[in-house]
Amino acid sequence: MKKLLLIPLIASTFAIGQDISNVERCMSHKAIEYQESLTPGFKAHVDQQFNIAKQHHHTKANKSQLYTIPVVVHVVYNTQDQNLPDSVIFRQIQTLNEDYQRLNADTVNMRADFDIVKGSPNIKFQLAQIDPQGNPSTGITRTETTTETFGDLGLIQGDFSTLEQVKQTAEGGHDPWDQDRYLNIWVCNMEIFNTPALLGYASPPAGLPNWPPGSIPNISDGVVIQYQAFGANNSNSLDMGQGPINVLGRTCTHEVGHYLGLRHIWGDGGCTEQDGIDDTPNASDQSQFDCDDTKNTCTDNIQNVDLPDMIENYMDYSAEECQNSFTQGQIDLMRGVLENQRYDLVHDNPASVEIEELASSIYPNPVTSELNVSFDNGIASSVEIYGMNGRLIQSHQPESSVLTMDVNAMESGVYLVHIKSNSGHTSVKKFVKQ
Ligand SMILES: [Ca+2]
Ligand SMILES: [Ca+2]
Ligand SMILES: [Zn+2]
Repeated sequence: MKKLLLIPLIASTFAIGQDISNVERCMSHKAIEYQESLTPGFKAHVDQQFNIAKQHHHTKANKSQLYTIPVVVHVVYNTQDQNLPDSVIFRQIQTLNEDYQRLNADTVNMRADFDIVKGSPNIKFQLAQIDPQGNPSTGITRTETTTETFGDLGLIQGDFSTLEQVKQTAEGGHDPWDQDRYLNIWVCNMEIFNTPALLGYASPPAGLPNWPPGSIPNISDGVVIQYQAFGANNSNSLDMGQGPINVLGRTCTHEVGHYLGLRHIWGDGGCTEQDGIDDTPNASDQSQFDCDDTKNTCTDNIQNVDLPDMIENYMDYSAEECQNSFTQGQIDLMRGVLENQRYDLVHDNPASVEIEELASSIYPNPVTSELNVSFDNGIASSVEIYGMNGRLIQSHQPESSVLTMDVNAMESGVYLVHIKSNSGHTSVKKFVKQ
């Protein structure tokens, strides 16, 4: 595998005797190799899951359905620079939404060669509005850490254990929220010698619940991004040793692509290596932060055309300003993953509710026998009680300004009331059954 050109520069700058040429822009591929070293067979398992997702769209995937993925961003910071403001996080979510719904303005820059393969994934990302306990949330956690950097020389040997500490509260990071229900994104510092050792990595959809007990430790599910590479309005400049890099939020777009099953467009090898996607043109190598539209390094036959290298593709390493597209084959794969390995993320997911401050109240709370919901202005179209496991327990269509529900038969515990307005917005309130 070829490495980024800038890495030897880092090595010479710091005049260290060690080879850090294994460090690169995205380490999702290396993360799979690391997991393979811990649990032999993992790579074959990932390939198997990839093929399951790839076959999916031929049978039942509905291409027009908009999927909504609840997101939690864990900001883990040692300095205030690393404690990115909400505005940067909001902008990153906006970029994900543009890129994954093909609403990004720079699609006009895509060469006409790729009209035959382009498409919209039709995936929406939403900062979670309730946490795993059902409490209202911003979908952002902030953790001050004494860990100056989660990058570590162990990375050079392909050891991710220090990086993975960002996903563990006990190790100076933050524990994930339910990984079946939330896309967890950690933003932190991963520098070695004051230079970002990588910009991000992601776990592949691997169907880990089916793994035999004891096969963990593993790469914990989610995406990790270097803090300067996050958001398109980040006041921190990004420099990996060759001068400032223009940041548009596409590192996260790229890593979420891995999280949803995609591989690098050049297949992490020469022209004989493939990314497993039929309509992405093969390439002999990654682009290196450049936008060289003269390259056609491998001969393809995609719908009777030999396409040039697709520097427009988010799964290349081209500069962020020339990335603007996924192909239909990549889209089908990602949507296949959302219908298989990551099914719970986008189907009946209690974490994806949108909370609206409706003029309603519930009482008494805690409750033993009868729970009332009152409406001050207008009447909800529906009121539903859910268990914390997402199971629907009661459903009502209120006809007056106070709805009384009999909860005598319900077990003691915490429940959620979903109050849906006529406009379709759902507010969520929590109560305790004694
Ligand atoms: Ca391909
Ligand atoms: Ca070609
Ligand atoms: Zn990558």
